[in-house]
Amino acid sequence: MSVDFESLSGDLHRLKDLALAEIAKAADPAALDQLQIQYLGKKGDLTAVLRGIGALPAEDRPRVGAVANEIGEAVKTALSERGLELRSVVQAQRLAAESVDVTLPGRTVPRGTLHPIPETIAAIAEVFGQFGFVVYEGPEVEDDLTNFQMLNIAPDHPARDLWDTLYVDIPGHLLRTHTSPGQIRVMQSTKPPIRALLPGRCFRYEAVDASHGFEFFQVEGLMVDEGTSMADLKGLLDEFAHALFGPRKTRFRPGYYPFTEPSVAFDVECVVCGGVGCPACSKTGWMTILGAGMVHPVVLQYGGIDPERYQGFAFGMGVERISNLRHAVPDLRYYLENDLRFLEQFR
Ligand code: 2U9
Repeated sequence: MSVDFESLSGDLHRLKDLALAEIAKAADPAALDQLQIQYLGKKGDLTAVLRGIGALPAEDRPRVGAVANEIGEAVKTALSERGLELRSVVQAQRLAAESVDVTLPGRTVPRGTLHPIPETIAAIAEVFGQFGFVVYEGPEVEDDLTNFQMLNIAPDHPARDLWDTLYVDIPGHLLRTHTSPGQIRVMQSTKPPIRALLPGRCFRYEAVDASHGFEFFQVEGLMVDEGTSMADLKGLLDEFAHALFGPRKTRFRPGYYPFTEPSVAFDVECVVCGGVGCPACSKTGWMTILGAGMVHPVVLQYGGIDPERYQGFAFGMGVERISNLRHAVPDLRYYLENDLRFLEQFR
């Protein structure tokens, strides 16, 4: 086929159109590099077309060379312009992906909080701690001697019955129904004066409902000294009630427990209505927060303490009850369900 100026410059212009079209479509800098090699490289298409220049008449060669240079420049320009475009797209993408808005607030580290039961026990212990009460622990599996008999609870007392007490498969052993046996142990191992606080988990064979659970928490207090009196008890409990529920009237009402004589119920003016009377206090204006009394002499003797020389008082409260009053919790089952929707309210 004869090679003449027309056909060669036609090839060159077709090559230019193809090259510009492909450069415009190049998706990324790597594709552009390939096109640069493909069109302008030593073995590129432009070089291939120019191989035919040797077969041209001498007078045509400079014209074709000029066309070739012009096309080569056009392809180079297209490559560098497209290269700039693509690089600016890549840079814009990186700026979007890697940009940090330094004006944003810091990420807060979620802070945990105490469960309301140990938090209430800590609040109770903090008050009595200021009066010299020391916190003790006692075993949750107790023998029935320490849990009942040493607390002057008669063998036929209903509290011992199967429908009240959870016995374990160790003969004569049970899950403690109160933390009182721990107080017996304190008396047996400590000489008066004693000021002991005994918080802990207790168990009862009880149908579970909004106000009863088979396991619940108690805090008991015991003070034994020479000349300890009901007046000491009332003064101490007033301080406790005011510390937890603010200034308000309190009162003793006669009660009965086998392990204390005399026994009292300790009431505070209703934390909801302040004493006027409302559904929360059954319109009485009063709320009972704990029971107390002078430790029965039989119990002191079981503790190895001479009731002729020493007297003591004791009190006991249900922690869920105190927590319900502090946080208006309507159902004590919430405390054991580990539902974060409940627990996260106590931040
Ligand atoms: C010893 C001697 C006496 C502890 C006491 C109460 C009164 C009392 C209840 C409150 C609500 C138990 O959790 S509850 O159901 N307790 O009313 N507890 S006096 O008396 C003791 C304790 C230990 C050695």
